[in-house]
Amino acid sequence: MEDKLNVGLIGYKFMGKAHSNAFQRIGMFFEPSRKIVMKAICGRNESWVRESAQKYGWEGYETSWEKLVRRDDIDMVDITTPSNFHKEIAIAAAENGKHVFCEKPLALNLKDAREMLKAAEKNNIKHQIGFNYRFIPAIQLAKKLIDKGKIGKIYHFRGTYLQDFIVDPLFPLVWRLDKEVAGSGSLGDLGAHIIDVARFLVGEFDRVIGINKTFIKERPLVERMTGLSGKAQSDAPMGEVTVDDATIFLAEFKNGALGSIEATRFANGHKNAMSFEINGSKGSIKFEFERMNELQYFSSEDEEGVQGFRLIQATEGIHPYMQAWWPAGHVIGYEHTFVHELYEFTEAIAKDRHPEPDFNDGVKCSQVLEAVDLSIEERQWVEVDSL
Ligand code: SOE
Repeated sequence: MEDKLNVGLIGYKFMGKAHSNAFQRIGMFFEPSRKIVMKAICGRNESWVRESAQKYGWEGYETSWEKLVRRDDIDMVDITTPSNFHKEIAIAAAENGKHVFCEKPLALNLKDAREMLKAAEKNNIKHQIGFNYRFIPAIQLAKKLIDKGKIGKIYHFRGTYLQDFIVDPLFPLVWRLDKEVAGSGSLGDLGAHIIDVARFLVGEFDRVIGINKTFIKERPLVERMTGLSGKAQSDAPMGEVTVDDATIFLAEFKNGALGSIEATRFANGHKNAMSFEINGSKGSIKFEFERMNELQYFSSEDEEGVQGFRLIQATEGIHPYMQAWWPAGHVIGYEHTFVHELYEFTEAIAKDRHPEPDFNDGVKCSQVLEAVDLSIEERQWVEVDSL
């Protein structure tokens, strides 16, 4: 087996930085089977991508993704661009025999997501999607408890993903608010994470019905895209917001559990509040991302009189991935989720095993996203498998 794994990363902004940091950390904290070599980072603007290559520790850079995916010295392509580029890059990379990691949501729509999965399978490459929240040790612990039957038969999944970065009407019309670039708004960006966590912990969705709203229909245009913060001049020209600001939906899972999911960028005061609660016949589980090292667990089998939610610090070495980090109680954060997911992927390549979550999970998530949108359009329940 080759002892090096040469990586090419496309995108150098928020996710590009998170992934670059992850590639740097893997060799430092884990024992990768193949040495990860940060070969090249790619972006359209030469001076920015050159600066990012130096700052993030890449050997070199490219300004053309078409060139990057054809390079003989690249084994794996990591896509962190806005969603409208995912399909074309992933298919080209797969056709060039590269393993592909792609940020969520997999594509602009279900049809494109299916094409990406097909190309990955046809070319027999490893593929993974960036549902990084699965890699939080507390969420892995929740999965273990559920699989061991600790909360019994699941009755409810209650998930919310709340942000507030676009409440101000002067927040500019960034790419995340443009359907042609992002595919979807709060539902595809935030709801996708909750849908994936629900699929991971509860199971497949059966049917859904939703409601959505775009509260601010026009926003100021800016010359340079901002990230999750920014304010435009009040006299700037305006453009149309073409995605949902908030989506709320009800669901029934195939195992009979009922779900409610809310994704919004208008929950004033909430910065990145992803949380969920699962109630079962023998207990419950509660999680809040902003306290991501903790999991709350209630067991109705505990001794009477002392029952109650217990607060578990998922920071000890017995929890998945924690052995690689710090002594118990020395908490980890958001950036570690990317280290874990990319460690999983690079190990899957090195050991020739199937990584999870893969493009099929991306397709299943897109199926739920599209079913929710259709239910809103038709104002009725939609069976997820009908799509
Ligand atoms: C912005 O809404 C965002 O960065 C998402 O795109 C991420 O997927 C989520 O983890 C945090 O919020």
